[in-house]
Amino acid sequence: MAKVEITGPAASTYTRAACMVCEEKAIPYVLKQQPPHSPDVCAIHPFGKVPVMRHGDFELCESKAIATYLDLSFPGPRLMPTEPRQAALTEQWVSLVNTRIDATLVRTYLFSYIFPQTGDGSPDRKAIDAVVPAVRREIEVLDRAVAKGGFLAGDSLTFADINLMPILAYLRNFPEAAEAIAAAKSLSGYYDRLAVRPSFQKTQTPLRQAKAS
Ligand SMILES: N[C@@H](CCC(=O)N[C@@H](CS)C(=O)NCC(=O)O)C(=O)O
Repeated sequence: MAKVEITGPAASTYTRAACMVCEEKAIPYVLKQQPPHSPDVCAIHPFGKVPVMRHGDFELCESKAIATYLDLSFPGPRLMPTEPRQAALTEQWVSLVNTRIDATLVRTYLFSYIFPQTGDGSPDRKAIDAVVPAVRREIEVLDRAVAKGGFLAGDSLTFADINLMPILAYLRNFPEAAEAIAAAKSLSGYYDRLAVRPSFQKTQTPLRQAKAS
């Protein structure tokens, strides 16, 4: 069978999550670094978002759908649990992160530093100051979520954690979020434990690459 192809910039949090799934399950894959809205991406994603995946004649978009396909198609540790409660909690946390937390922490807070609309390229202080209270609240939500079992869903690694880790990795480079994460003891411990996994180490992207992509 053909190798799995993941297409998207390594700097994209969603692309990194798809790559981490391959690494966790030891799936042979290639990463084709193409930006959103490039022809290879638009051929698969109706709205030009990354990542997209090709496996033989099968094409797929949306990171969670890609993760589910890879999890069901390949051996290795289950990242989408089948036990009903852990499965539902995994869904819950992927949904909370993708529909709310990503918007606050990445698209608003982080992007105000790395893609500011300020004309001179300086951080958008007004936007940052406005979103910092929400950043703190959402980091506290995540802190409480991992306090009990050490993971977002139950007591073992799931795709919910893989989906979150690339976001936390970026946030730790920016002062207000770094401070909030440091104060969130359960979340800090969680990050440190998961950051040493080979799947995370092998998919690291320098921040400057994110700025360039
Ligand atoms: N729901 C999508 C979101 C993917 C997404 O937003 N990717 C960003 C890069 S991290 C992107 O393609 N942005 C370009 C755009 O929104 O047009 C998924 O889970 O794959």
